[in-house]
Amino acid sequence: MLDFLYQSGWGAFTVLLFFQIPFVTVFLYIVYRKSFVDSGASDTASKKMTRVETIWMSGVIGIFLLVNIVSIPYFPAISTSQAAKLDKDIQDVDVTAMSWSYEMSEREFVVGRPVRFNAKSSDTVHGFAIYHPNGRILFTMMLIPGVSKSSLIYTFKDPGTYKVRCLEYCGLAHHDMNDELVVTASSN
Ligand SMILES: [Cu+2]
Repeated sequence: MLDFLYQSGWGAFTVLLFFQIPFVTVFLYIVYRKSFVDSGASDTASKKMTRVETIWMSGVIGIFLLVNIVSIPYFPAISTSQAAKLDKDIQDVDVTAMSWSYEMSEREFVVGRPVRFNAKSSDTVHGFAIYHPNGRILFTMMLIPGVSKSSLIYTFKDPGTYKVRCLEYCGLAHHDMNDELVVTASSN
């Protein structure tokens, strides 16, 4: 019933606003009071915000909201549910993380074809992060044992060898928990 909260942009926006209510309240309270310092004996009256301050603050809040709204489609849950709706042939891959390696049903992918990583952990908390050949991280998933599989759809854009690394500390050989994926250029 609450699926819309993490499967649509407006749902994500609602959640985002909800979590920001306490921060915004405190922020506005501080701004309103001007300071935490007790004016004490000097008894300086708290002054109203000047025009410049109002414009400045509206600008900051506006930019803050804009950045948040614009970034919504990039939320992994949102982009995944959007990608699943597209009429595209999705390649499913099962990933099982364990101390300290990955079991993957597939390690070769094609540029342009969406890949759905269905990942889980069989022992402790592990991460599943994929790095572009240029070293940039593309995404990471946190895999918690006992939790049903989490899925993420990603479409590779460049051919090459992608590194897989665990980004959740999982014990002695955590540093050595890695793997590789090969992405080839599409045949057509
Ligand atoms: Cu680890």
